[in-house]
Amino acid sequence: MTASVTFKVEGMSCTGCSGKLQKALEAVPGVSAAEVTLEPAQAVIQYDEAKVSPSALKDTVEDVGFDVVG
Ligand SMILES: [Cu+2]
Repeated sequence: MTASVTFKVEGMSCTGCSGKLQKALEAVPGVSAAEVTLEPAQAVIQYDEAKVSPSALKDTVEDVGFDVVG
């Protein structure tokens, strides 16, 4: 089943940051779409629940160098 999660992301300062994070999320197996924006600072991710978990997606955000808040 496809699920959707929205993370509030801390630490992005420009479109380079958001673009880098979006590419990293899109590269995760099981992610079908990711949209990362600066205003608001968030990542909206559609993913296959059978292939990837929200906590793994959160780890991806942190691996790229940002923080998930809330
Ligand atoms: Cu930046």
